[in-house]
Amino acid sequence: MLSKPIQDALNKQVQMEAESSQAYLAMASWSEIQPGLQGVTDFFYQQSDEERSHMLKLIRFINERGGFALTPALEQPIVTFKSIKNVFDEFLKHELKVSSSINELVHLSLTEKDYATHNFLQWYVNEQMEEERVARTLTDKLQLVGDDKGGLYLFDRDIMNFRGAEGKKSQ
Ligand code: OFO
Repeated sequence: MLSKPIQDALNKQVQMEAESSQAYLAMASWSEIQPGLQGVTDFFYQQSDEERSHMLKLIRFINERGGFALTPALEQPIVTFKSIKNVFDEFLKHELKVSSSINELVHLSLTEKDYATHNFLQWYVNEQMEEERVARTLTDKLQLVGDDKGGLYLFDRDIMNFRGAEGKKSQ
């Protein structure tokens, strides 16, 4: 059985995963209407789907442990961006925010002595490490590319290679 603080914190995380899914959907849609960013577009559509699967995993866990998972309200995320670099900076910023929220949850699970939740959350800890790695790699690459159109072409063409096995596995 989940304690009230744990249930509330898990539901807050459900909300955060839903917000992540929306944020990346907006990035996919913005990228799709820019010329030549098919790779980036596919990347964010896939990323958005993944975040939804993270949300569902939490919902199922809360309910299986005798709690009640609340379906979150949706707020409109940022929908327009100054540049492709701006998109990836937002992506990294968002992942860092999610990681810190997961860390707080892990901490709470220990103070509440909820070892089942602690165990469940390890998957998210690993997932966030991988997502931060991907987001950092991509923002670094874009920094290198700068205004070089040829570099951007290659970045878009090769972006899926940077997701790594972990990203695909979590779907
Ligand atoms: Fe849910 O994995 Fe990132 O945010």
